[in-house]
This record gives sequence, structure tokens and C-alpha cells, in this order.
Amino acid sequence: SDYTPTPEDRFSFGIWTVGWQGVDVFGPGTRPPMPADRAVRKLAEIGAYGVNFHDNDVFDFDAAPAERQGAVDAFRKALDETGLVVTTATTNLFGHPVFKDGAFTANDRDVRRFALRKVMDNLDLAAELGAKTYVCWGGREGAESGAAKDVRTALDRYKEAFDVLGAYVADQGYDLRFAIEPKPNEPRGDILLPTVGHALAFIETLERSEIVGLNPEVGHEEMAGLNYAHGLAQALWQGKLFHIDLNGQHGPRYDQDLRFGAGNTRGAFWVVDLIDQSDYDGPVHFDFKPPRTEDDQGVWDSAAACMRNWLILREKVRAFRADPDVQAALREAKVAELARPTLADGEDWRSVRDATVDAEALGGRRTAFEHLDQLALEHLYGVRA
Ligand code: GLO
Ligand code: NI
Ligand code: NI
Ligand code: NI
Repeated sequence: SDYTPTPEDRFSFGIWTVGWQGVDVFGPGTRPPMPADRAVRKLAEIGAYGVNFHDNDVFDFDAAPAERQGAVDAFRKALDETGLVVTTATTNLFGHPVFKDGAFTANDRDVRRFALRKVMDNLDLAAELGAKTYVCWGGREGAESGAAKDVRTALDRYKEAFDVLGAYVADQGYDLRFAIEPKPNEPRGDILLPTVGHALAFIETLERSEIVGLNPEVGHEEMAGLNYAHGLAQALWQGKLFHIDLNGQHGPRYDQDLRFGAGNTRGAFWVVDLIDQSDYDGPVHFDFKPPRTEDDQGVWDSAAACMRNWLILREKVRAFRADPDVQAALREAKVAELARPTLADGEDWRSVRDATVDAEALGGRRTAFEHLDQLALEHLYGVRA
């Protein structure tokens, strides 16, 4: 098969993914810095369609105006020359010490005001570069201890930030929607809006909730022991899947950011199946980190593998869905019957209130789920196609 990425696949990468130097808590970087324009050119070479960037992936936090402009110009030149699309943009609200206690929810009000201003600056650049989605990952919005953060009040300030930024986007006439990225912990001991479910509930409280959705990440949900595909499905169901951050994770441990398809491979199969069958039309975005062991070649190998693994799994899920044995097994498992409303047209609670049931007989009916799942695994293991 041909696993060559095409623009229709809408594959995109964060500039910071391939640009990660390998700095971790136990040691410095193992790779040299990568200018954003080099990342753009190399990503185009391996077949990516788009990019996402933090403001400070392109220019330094303390860049003087001329320096900032030079970096933005070089970035834009690389975009123009390669045809790579800026699908998404985001703000670095976690690196500089000013954000050590968070940005929108820092106790210090001056920090909160500065954070809003930093986001507005980059919203301008995002709109200028044509981004349609603005990701908000609140990595430092949280706490390590109990009394230091009043969580209910922090959520007031979190809401206030989205209300202010929503008003800014509306007043500027920008065609941009926000996508909140939940994460349970790391770098904070506990992060606010830790899971897809918390964030979905929070969004409903916002003044412009219609322009705020989600950017769920594989590793983040799995760090919380949750099923990523189920999280995506609920976000889709609620019309809130604005973006996805794909990578790989081995269960609840530190945020591994493995290339997509590594880690929980079975989970990845169901993610591709869900997205492939859904009306999600955002970028198929990778937020991974080439391990610290890798050199420059290893960086591009792992980035290319993210896209290749998506295409391999897509071929497998399509073969699974097309397999007549699978279709028979789906019928036996009554999967389609779930689409039939529990009450018929014209019925109400009275229709079931006093119905007589043979619970013994119902309890004895087959589900045949194991047979169905084994067929899926055999497609994944490559012994059926
Ligand atoms: C960290 C997050 C981070 C965000 C990025 C975009 O765990 O995944 O990489 O995705 O800052 O806002
Ligand atoms: Ni992450
Ligand atoms: Ni992410
Ligand atoms: Ni991660």
C-alpha cells in the first residue's frame, strides 16, 4: 500500500514538536535549537499540510520589535514558499517564570492582565496568518498544594479570561474559535480543567460558548486513565470537537508524547475509526515529542511515522468496516439497534411503566461482543486483510 501523506489528509504538526531540544527535568537538551522556518520547510518535505505554533516558537519571549518582525517574516516566507497552512495557533503561557503560578488564574492580578495581553498579541498574528483555531492549554493553571489556590475563584477568573478574549475576537471580526486542551497534571501537580468532561461543563458557562470547544490530546486523557476515543466521541456529540492533539502514551505515567501509533495501539485504532467515520474536518494534528535519544534524522523519522501510522491504521479500520464477517458480527451484537429510540413515536413513560418483562430470558440473550472485538484485533494484528 501507499502510505504517502496528501493535502487531503490535513496532517499538521506543532512547530514545538519537531523543535523540542530534549530538555527535561533531569537534563539539558540533546539537540540544537530549530528555527521555525526550518521546521516549516522540513515538515513540508515529509508531506505535512499545516502547522500550529506558539508565539514563542517563532520569536523569543523578550524579542525586541524588530527582532520579532524579522522572525515572523522568515516564518511567513517559509510558509509562502512551501504552501504549508497555519491551521492553528496558541500562546506560550507556561515557559517564562512570570507564569509560574499560571496565567489566566494566577493569584497575582498583574500576571493575569499580562497573560490576556500576550494572548491578544498572538491572536492578531494568528488571524493575519489565517489560523481558524486558537488552542488554549492551561498547563500552569493549577496548584501543588491545597490552600494556595481557591479553585472556585480560579474558575471565575478562567471564565473571565475566555469572556474577555471572546469579546476581543468578536470586536476584531476575527474568524477564530478557541479550543481548550485539558490535561490532568504536569507541569502543575493538579491542573484545572483536567479532562474532556471538566472542560465541556466549563464551556457551557462562557458568554460566547459557541466559539469555544475542545482540543483533546491522546496522552492527556490516558494519563487520567480515560478512554480517549470515548472523550472524542462525547466532544463530537456535543459539537465541541474543534481540534485534536494526537500522540502516544503508555497508561498513567508522565506525559510521554510518543509518536502517534506508539503507546496504546489498540486505543489508536479506535481513534482513527471514530474520526474516519465522523464529520470532524479539522486538522489531523500531531503533538508529540521525538524522544531525547534522537538526532535530527530521528526527529524527521518520528514525525513522518506519525502520519504513516495514521494512514496504516486508517487502512485497517476501513478494512475492518468493509469485512462481511464484521458486518455480520455487528448485526449479532445489535450495534445498530442502539440508534432506535427506546420509546416509539407517540409512546411515553406509561408504555414501559407497567410492561411485563422476562428478565431471566433477557439476561440470557447473547451479546457476542468478544467475537466482534476479536475481529477488530485480527485486523489490527494484520492477519485478516
Ligand atoms: C502539553 C501540551 C502542549 C499544548 C501546546 C498547544 O502537554 O500538549 O504541547 O498542546 O501548548 O497549546
Ligand atoms: Ni501534551
Ligand atoms: Ni497538546
Ligand atoms: Ni502530551
